[in-house]
Parts: sequence; C-alpha cells; structure tokens
Amino acid sequence: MTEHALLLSDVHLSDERPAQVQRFLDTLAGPARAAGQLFILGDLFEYWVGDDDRTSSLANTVMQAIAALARTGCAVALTHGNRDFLIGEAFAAQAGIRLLDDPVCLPVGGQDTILMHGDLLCTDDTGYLAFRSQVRQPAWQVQFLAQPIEVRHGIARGATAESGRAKAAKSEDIMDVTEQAVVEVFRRFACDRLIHGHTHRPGHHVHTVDGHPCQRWVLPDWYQTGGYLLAQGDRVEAVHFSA
Ligand SMILES: [Mn+2]
Repeated sequence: MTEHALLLSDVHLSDERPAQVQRFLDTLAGPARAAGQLFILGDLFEYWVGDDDRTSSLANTVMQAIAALARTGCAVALTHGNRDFLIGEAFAAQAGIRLLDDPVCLPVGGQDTILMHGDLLCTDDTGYLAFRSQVRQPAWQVQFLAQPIEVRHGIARGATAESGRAKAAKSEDIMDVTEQAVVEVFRRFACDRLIHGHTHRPGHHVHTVDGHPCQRWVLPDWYQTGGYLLAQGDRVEAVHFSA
C-alpha cells in the first residue's frame, strides 16, 4: 500500500508565538513520522531574510527537527511562500528538504497532484503580483541578501506591516483565488487535484474543467488553531487542531 502524505502550510513560525512553534515541532515528531512524504506549502516562517541569519535560534531549531524527520526516511519538500521566499539551498540542504517549483505536479500519497503556495492563484491582486515578480528576480535577491542583517530585518518588518495594512484595505474577494487561474492550472498540468494554502480559507472545492470534476483543497493557517491534510491515493482527510 502506498504511504500517505502529510501536507501543511502557513505555519508562520515566529519567536512571538511559542505555542505555534511547539505545535509544529510536535507535528514533526508525531503525525509526520507516520507519513512517507511531508509537504510544506509555503509561509513556514513569518518572514525569512536569508539562510545566514543567526539572530534567532528558531531557524536552527526547526532545521534540526526537520532534519531528524528526514533521517527517518520521510521525504520532505517545501514550496516558498510570500513571506519566506528567500529560504535557500543552504537551509534546505541542512534540513534535508527538497525545494519545489511553484506550481509543480508530482505524486502525493501515490496520486499526481498540483502543489502551490497559492499566491499565484490570486490574480485579482495585481499590486501584490507585481511585487512578487520583482522580489523573485535573482538580481533583486542578490542585492537584498548583500545588505547587513539588521537592514534586512528592518525591510522585512516594514513589508510585513505594509502587507497587513494593504490586506485590511483590500476587498475580501481580491485576496482569494480566481476561478480563471484555478482552471488554467488544472488545464496546464492535465491533473485533477490541486492543494495549496496562502488564502487562510481552508476548504474543499470541486471545479468543473472541460466537463471533468477537479478537486481543490485549501490548507489552514496556524495563527489561531491550524491543521493539515493527509492524502493517500484519491482520499484526502482534513485534520484540524481543536484549540
Ligand atoms: Mn502566503
């Protein structure tokens, strides 16, 4: 029987939320050990200013915990989020993580599945998408990473506060996925299952694409409670933390 996969996203790990950090470490040490694959679909960290950041021990704690899981034989893969897109090969190698393209289509619990963070599906948010294409350029990243660590922290904190203000000012609709973007990604990969996070609107949706039903699962964020999905074959089960 195919091993099952555990998928999660938007944990937003931060020293300011020790309970969430513990819940993530408990998930790695508990349910993830029973899974053959762990997919972290973006925004694992509240923000990330470079693999060389030694300001906090959090990154090291998380790296050690993921590496310990990987050593048990669980295949760990990570998609960048809009907060932690600067996670690099150095951190990934130390943690035993495979960095994924976004979007990508690969076997998840034995069934081909499209995996994304989800921000690329929110195509009505043109302001954010312009920012995204800028900060994903290698030249921008080289220049950012060349700045002193305190400067990078200042910029990241400013961007986080700005994104909070922008979110409050934007309508609910433009921060959700668009039907058109979802249909396009199903067509592009000719795949009938998509799992993503980012919108903080956990759920299960069925989209009809060229007459064919396609499943879209949205992961929860971990700010208040959180949870994850378990996938085995064509079955997907949502696990929500109670409090
Ligand atoms: Mn996000």
